[in-house]
Parts: sequence; C-alpha cells; structure tokens
Amino acid sequence: GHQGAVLWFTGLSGSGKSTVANAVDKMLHDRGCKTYILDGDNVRHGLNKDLGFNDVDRIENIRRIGEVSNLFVDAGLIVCSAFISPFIADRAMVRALLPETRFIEVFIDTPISICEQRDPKGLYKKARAGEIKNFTGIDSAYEAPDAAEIHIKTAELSVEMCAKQVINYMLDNNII
Ligand code: GGZ
Repeated sequence: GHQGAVLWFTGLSGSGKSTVANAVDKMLHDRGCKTYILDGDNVRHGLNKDLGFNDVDRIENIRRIGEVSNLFVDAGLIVCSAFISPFIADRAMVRALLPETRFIEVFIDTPISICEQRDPKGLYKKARAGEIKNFTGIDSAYEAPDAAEIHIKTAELSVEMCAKQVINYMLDNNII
C-alpha cells in the first residue's frame, strides 16, 4: 500500500519536469501505486485553457492545480504535478493546502543555458526573438526553491537515475 501524496515538480521550461515525472509515474505504477500525472498537456488545454502566462494567470493556474492535486490526494493517489510554478509564494500556498508530509517539492534544477540548448519546442528561440513575451527565465521570473525535499540535477544524471532519486526519497519516508 501507499499514502496519497503530491510530487510537485518545479523548474524552467525544458528542464525535464515532465520527462522525470513520467519516468517516476511509470516506476510507481510498476510497484502497484495508483498515480496520476498533471501537466500542461492535460491541464492548460482543458481546465485552465482560459489562462495565459502573465503573473496573475500563472498564480491562478497553480492555485487550481493545487486544489485538483489535493482532491486526488484525498482519493489516495500519488500525483505527479509538473508545472513551472515559478513563484515561491504559490508553491507555499499549495503546500499549505495539503496535509503535512504529503507535499513533496521536487526541484528540477537544470541551468537555463542547458534548457535553451535543448529547446525542444523552439520556445526559447522565439522568446529571444521577442515573439513570446513573459517567458520564464528570459523576461519573467523563476524563483528557485531553497529547501525542496528533492533536488535533482538533470544535466548530471540519466532520466532513470533522476527518477530513482525520487523513488528512494519516497521509500525512505515511508510514502511507498
Ligand atoms: C513559460 C511558456 C510560456 C511562457 C508558453 N513562459 O516547455 P513547455 O512549453 O512544454 O512548458 C512551458 C509551459 C509552461 O506552462 P506552466 O503551466 O507549467 O507554467 S506556469 O507554472 O508558470 O503557470 C512552455 C509553455 O507552457 N509556455 N508560453 N511565456 N512557458
């Protein structure tokens, strides 16, 4: 058995949040855990399709995702939530919604230079060219966590090792 919990992945665009979240989700599933992934693909195109990328909209984006995560945790699931979630205050707000120890912040710490080299969707290029405004790390802030439960450096580890780091934390803390 396992407890409900949120793995809250935060980091820049292109940092590897969704990649690591998906690998963790698969490992948890293989262990028999009930899981759900929340990311831009299934939230920003549906529930939050009315929201853009100015600060007010990002705050509301994270608020709604926090509430949805809380519902899934209530149902006993392990939620892998992968959003930039750039502001410390908003991540703290989500943490405060959840029972203590059920919010696990996972800092996907990838230098912007590497995110920009990866540029999987060509968004950094567009942001540098001024075609996208308010782009995180370029003309919109990213406030790194200073005490995340899990700190992952994707530039130095394979995806599998990154995911194992998360699984080991959960084992060590009796969440799984
Ligand atoms: C940052 C943007 C922007 C701007 C579109 N700034 O790499 P991606 O494409 O797949 O992930 C990014 C995603 C960020 O959405 P989030 O909901 O995670 O952001 S937040 O938590 O700040 O609300 C990127 C794409 O959307 N994208 N415009 N201006 N990322």
